[in-house]
Amino acid sequence: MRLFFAVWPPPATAHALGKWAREVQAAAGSRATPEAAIHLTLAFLGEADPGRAASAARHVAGRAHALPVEQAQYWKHRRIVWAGPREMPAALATLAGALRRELEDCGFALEKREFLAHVTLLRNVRECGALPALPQLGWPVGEFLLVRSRTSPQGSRYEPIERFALFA
Ligand code: 2AM
Repeated sequence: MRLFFAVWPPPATAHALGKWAREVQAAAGSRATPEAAIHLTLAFLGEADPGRAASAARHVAGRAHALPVEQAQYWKHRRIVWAGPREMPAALATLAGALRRELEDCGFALEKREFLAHVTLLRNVRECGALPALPQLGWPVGEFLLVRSRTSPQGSRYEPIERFALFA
């Protein structure tokens, strides 16, 4: 199973981000992430055993926090437009760090790339002018999820496998 850990936005936030992405898509000739698929990845595992991944995640004691989504950027090298915080919330960095450490201790080989908090909103963006302002939105993070990714020519479908609560 192709697996990753992520945080998911509340429906109203996903709706606002999805609407923004569809507006940009019309101008950029790209593919907007469907609302239900909008997320922020904490750790990507690739092909892995879900039981082992979940038992590693159960050792992580993360804090609930707010995720400000304040800026949108175009990454030419990956042809994506993403949104995310201007500064990484400390609790999110701690959560991602603790999760990655647990996974590595359990024998998972993760990419060594630095964790950059980003929510991919558009793919296949070949050119991108100035991006419109993002809507005002709130994203309280009260849990993280282990998710299965099923890829097809139409794009990826994500299925939550297990949820892990964060604490106040
Ligand atoms: P992306 O949005 O920047 O593409 C599911 O594929 C999620 O895992 C996506 O959010 C994706 O990030 C992330 N991810 C991280 N590393 C990946 C990799 N090597 N292959 C596919 N997805 C990866």
